[in-house]
Amino acid sequence: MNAGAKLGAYGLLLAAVLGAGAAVGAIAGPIDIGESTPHDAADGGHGADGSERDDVAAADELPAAGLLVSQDGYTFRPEERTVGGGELAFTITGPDGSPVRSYDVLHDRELHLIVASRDLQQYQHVHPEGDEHGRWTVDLDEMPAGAYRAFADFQASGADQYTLGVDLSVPGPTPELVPLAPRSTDSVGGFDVTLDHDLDGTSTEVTVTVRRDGEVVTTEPYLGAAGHLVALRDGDLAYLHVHPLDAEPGGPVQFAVEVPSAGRYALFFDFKVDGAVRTARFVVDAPAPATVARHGDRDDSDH
Ligand SMILES: [Cu+2]
Repeated sequence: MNAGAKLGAYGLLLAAVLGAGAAVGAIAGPIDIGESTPHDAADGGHGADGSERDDVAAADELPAAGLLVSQDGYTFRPEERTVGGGELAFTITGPDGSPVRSYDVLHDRELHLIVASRDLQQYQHVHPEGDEHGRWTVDLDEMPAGAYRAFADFQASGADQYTLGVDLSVPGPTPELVPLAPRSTDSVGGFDVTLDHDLDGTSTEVTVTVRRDGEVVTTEPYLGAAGHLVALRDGDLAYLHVHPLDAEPGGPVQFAVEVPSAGRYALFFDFKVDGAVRTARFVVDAPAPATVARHGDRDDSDH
């Protein structure tokens, strides 16, 4: 599964499936669960996390990730489900029930951990350290009280790539829910970051531009790309598939995003400048992707 082949297959998939698809984000790559089929999703969806996944919808939509705590024998097992910042420890257990200890590197890391609040206002993307027993630990920043979802994006050696998700909670009085409002610009750390997209159902491309004092900034390589994009669906926090696209070096950063359904999506763009990683947050409304017969052709074109 080299990157070129995957992108090629992805392009075919898009052409076949998303003829008039939409353009919204997912991850700059870590989240490429192309192998996930509706069949997998329907069979593996009974996690202990109580997520609101909809089996019927899953069968009709493009694959989304992060809705299952366990898939094809791999299970995301946090040691605590109540967190509040500080250490989070977990294992990924494999089909034999024991912790997975050998991983392939994806986007410079063996495992990517995303933690997002259910209201999509809070977001952390961190890289836990694994020990020889397959136990992962990471220090999380403090988070406001509320409901959260953690996503582990990884590829056990010799297996497919998975993004598994589990619900976590931060105890305490929860702040009032802030409704997600569409926004295509963000300001973070002195940078103005803009998201451009064609959400008319015919494109899957999104473009992110980072500026400082009005000048386009060249981002530094981060996780093997010019930036890293994660897209989560409002409502169930489905984790979309995002692929970095080749773009002019030093210019805006481009991604292809698989939008599985009409709806509102939060996009989180991690970028590195002057050695520091920052995250810009966007919210977009996407139309439904073009409906093309997917059930027959997707399995073939996706591999
Ligand atoms: Cu990562």
